[in-house]
Amino acid sequence: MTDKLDAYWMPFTANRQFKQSPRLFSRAEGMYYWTPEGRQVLDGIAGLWCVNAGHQRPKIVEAIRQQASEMDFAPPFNMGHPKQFELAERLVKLTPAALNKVFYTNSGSESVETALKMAIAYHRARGEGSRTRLIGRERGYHGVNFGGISVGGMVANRKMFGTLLSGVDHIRHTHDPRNVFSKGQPEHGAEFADDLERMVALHDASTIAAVIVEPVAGSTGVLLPPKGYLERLRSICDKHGILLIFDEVITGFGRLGSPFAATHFGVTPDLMTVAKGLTNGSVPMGAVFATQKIHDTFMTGPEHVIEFFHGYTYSGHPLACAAALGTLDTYADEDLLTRGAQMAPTFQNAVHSLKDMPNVIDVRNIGLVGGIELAPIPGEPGKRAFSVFLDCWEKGLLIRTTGDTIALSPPLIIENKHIDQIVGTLSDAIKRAA
Ligand code: PXG
Repeated sequence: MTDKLDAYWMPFTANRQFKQSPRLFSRAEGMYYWTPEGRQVLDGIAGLWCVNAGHQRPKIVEAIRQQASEMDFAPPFNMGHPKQFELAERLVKLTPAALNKVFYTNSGSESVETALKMAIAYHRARGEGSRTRLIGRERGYHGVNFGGISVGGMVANRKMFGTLLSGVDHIRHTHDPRNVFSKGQPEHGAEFADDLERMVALHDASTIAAVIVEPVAGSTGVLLPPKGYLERLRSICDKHGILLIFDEVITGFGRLGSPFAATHFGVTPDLMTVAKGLTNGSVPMGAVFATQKIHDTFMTGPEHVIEFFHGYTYSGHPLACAAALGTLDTYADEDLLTRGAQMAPTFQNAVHSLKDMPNVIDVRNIGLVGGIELAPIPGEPGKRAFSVFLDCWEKGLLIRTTGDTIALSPPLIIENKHIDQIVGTLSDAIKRAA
């Protein structure tokens, strides 16, 4: 086996550690993966925050199979195919009413680039071309392309890659020790949104195009918006004519117990990025939702001229659209986009039961997202959580770690017995990592 692992340079992976003791999956169904040796592993993270309906769902598999046998590819520029339009109509029925236009991409990273470009181009199209500045947030994750890492706030993802985009600044993150062991949205920190006023005071609103945030930050270790924070951010954006972009790549499609974080929190952004759960992880696809107003601002000038010089060869790929339609059917059949709300109280109790385990310094949760933060081993950040990850893997549970935070985001079809297994395996592993 090991002699065949050389050529592949793996993404976001400790390659040398992996190749010494590889971890492979070769089959999946429902809540589980299986290794090539036939060992069953419970999926505690929906693949990577994406397989929201669980694995190998028949309607998705069939939709992909059917499309593959009918038409492989259609050019996305100047041509269309019916499923692109059908999918768009269905998607905008799920989003907040104001977000009624959708642009297709192939990943979360591409959705972010698309939204940032839309924001800058929108202001220019409406005659405020000085609004070019983009504001992100410390500890934000918006994918790995240059725009995304520029507005992103995770140092490891930024420091190796030069000077990044110019004209970017960051508001502060929302993590606050006052909120330790909060259940659901924390009490303290709505005022962190006022940091945007500081940006306006420094740069002037006339230079700022947009602010982008994850409504709930996932990759940085599950950071929740304090009560009132998102509402305040929205109202500061409105006051200054700044577009608000929600990056819902993780929170989209039922993760919080509502179709989107925007619907969950009742705060509607001007642009919203999605990916992952859009196709249940089955075929790469992302999308950006925009308001009618933003869309219509582009729809001027001669009718034969392209309005937005942007798009990807695989935007609205037939296989991806088919997979997304099969995914939406599956979500609808089983009310999965709101199922997280039913399971959330049990999940909350379960993850907070880890509070008194050794080295657990915080537990955070919302919907079907859990974050368990461990005290780092002095001088070796990330190592304790990684050892918990390896231990869980050996005991048949897939979790995710970022720094010393363990993230849980199970498929939305999860049942009580799976929650018990996750917490049981995890608590044993945390004890062993002490
Ligand atoms: N935005 C957000 C909020 C994300 O979480 C992306 C953009 C980028 O999506 P793509 O499809 O380009 O990967 C993401 C991706 C983790 C983890 O461990 C999360 C992501 C990716 C890799 C790891 O939490 N989210």
